[in-house]
Amino acid sequence: MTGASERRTDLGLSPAARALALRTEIEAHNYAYHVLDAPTIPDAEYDRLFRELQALESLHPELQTADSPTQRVGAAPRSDLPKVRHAMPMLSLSNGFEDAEVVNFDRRVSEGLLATRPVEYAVELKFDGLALSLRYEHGVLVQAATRGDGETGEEVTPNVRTIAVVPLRLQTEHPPALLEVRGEALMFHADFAALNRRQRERGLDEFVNPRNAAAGSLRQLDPAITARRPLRFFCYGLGAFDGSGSERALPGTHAELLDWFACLGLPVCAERAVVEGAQGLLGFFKTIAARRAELPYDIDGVVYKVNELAAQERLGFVSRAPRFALAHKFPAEEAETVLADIEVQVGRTGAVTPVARLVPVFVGGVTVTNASLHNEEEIRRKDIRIHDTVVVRRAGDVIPQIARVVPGKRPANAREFVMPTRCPVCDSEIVRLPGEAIARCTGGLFCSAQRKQALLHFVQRRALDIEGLGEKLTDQLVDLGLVETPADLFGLQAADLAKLDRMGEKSAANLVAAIRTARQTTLERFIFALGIRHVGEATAKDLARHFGSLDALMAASDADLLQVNDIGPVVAPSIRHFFDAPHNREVIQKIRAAGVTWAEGRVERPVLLPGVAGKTFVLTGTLPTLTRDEARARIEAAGGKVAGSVSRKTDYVVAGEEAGSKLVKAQELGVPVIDEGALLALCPAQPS
Ligand code: JCF
Repeated sequence: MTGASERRTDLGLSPAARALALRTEIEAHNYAYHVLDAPTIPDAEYDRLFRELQALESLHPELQTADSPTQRVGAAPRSDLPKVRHAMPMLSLSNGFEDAEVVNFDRRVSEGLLATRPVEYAVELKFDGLALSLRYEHGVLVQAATRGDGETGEEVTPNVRTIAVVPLRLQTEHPPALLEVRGEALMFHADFAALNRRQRERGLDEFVNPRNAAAGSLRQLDPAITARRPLRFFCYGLGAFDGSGSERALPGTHAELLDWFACLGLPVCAERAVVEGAQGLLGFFKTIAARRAELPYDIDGVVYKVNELAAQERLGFVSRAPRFALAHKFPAEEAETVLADIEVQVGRTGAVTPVARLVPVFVGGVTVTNASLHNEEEIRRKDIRIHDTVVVRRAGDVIPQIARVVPGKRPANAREFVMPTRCPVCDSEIVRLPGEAIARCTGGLFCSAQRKQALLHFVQRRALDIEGLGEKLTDQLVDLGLVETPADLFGLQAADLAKLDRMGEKSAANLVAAIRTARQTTLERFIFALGIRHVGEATAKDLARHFGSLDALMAASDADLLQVNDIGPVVAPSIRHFFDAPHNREVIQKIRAAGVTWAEGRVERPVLLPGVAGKTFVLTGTLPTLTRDEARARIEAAGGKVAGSVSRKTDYVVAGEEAGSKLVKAQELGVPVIDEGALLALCPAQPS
């Protein structure tokens, strides 16, 4: 059992707990990938987690939080490149795979525009590269940034200045005061092959695919490295614009806009057209699909945009994607490989999930070596056996999965997967309760896999928030016996830590300092950190407010617990069970003895105000006087809830300045939008 396989959290949690677990895990991978530049899981596995979270959030919109990784357009910025806030957000595109989705898109557009004739579209390629925004002020390239999370990207100006096809000055006597051009940086196949040849000759790592090579080349701190990489760029859109100074107005259509870019010396791909209606769109898709292999660069589909810019504006946006555009993606790539083995992973609550170990296969632009099999039932349903030849499917941003087995290639030694009866990590019994899909290791904190997960949970940002304690360290601390329970963290000395892999004296001292600092926490964080099954952040907060002290909570009966907001017959016994275990009481006692403290005190029940109590609010934009926390406190004090995203269940959206997609969504769903004044009227300050 490797660290990687223990990392998976469990699938048998409540949806809320599962969503939280997924968010936490995805953020950790984001950090590893984008900040540390050291991915911890294959892209494919990451995509699977991401999709699972998306599916969960769409099934339970109330679980969606504003800070969920699904709410990001792209990736988190890497911390060592300077950050820039985009003058206009860089959006993503809605996408579709099926002809029917294209027909529906055209129908929605037609209806939205009240069109009486087929709608005209500008159609182009969907380049598989890295999105960039180039800022030209008075015709001079002053800034280049990656998309980042769509709001804030990384500044890569010196790097982009090395891309030969990107003009440093626009070719015009009368440049606009401001022109932000959006496009895709990419690497052509031939250049990619030559680059990899050079890498090989020098004994350096080769790049997996042109997209990674392009992204890696741009996100360099040293532009001299970028300069040696053969990057290209194609423009496809407009960001912020100020036409003063220019002798010409903005063109009326997208196609003309791109022509104008070309006139300014900006690189625009020639593979584009203007077509009409769904038939025109599908015709373009077919033509390009047939020619895909001959193109000198990778594309993962085509993009359709309503041609008339005024019509684009009228159609507007849905959440974070324009309603006037659609990315029509090529179907998922499939490849055959052999299922070498099925192993199991143990999550924090002991869930044991099977994982397919595959003979590595290159599909959809990455090498896939693992696929999650979710549970035993799924394996039976698909009749997957070890040593089978299987079809693995992966599209650009879709979960890699085992689509099916190839029955004709089943070898004589193919065998069925049997869920082990003992945990591969700790040898405790594995049980699967009747009616549950998930098998569990009964080892609890005796199981080092569960212990590691419990520790990671304890130190995560939303819990005790111990910075610098990642997975690799946790693995070592547990494996070397330095840490058995969270309580042991507080006794760690810099000298112990400095012996660990990848730990210098300085980082050891920093970590010890972070652990010291983390001792001052809040009751709700502490309760959440304990990792009680079914107790996510929201429940931890409810418990903290209701009981006011840890001792009161620990002494609460099932009946007492059932008094708490949202705590029902599943959660109450789970909490009781946790605090009944002598081991848990002992660990808690040690943690407190180590000096972990928080303020105690009940939070008075909210003074329920009609119009607010039981209502769900979403905050967006900057309010004139209240901070977000203050607004939230007011709403909660009056018995209302604050949610992170707008859905049909939202009662009010409170919009301030620079309100974004949430406002759009509210308008779309007909959710009432109020301003700060109205909010203050609904929930005036209460005596505290
Ligand atoms: O080629 C692309 N990857 C591509 C991405 C092309 C486009 O026309 C795009 C895009 C992302 C956003 N247009 C938008 C609005």
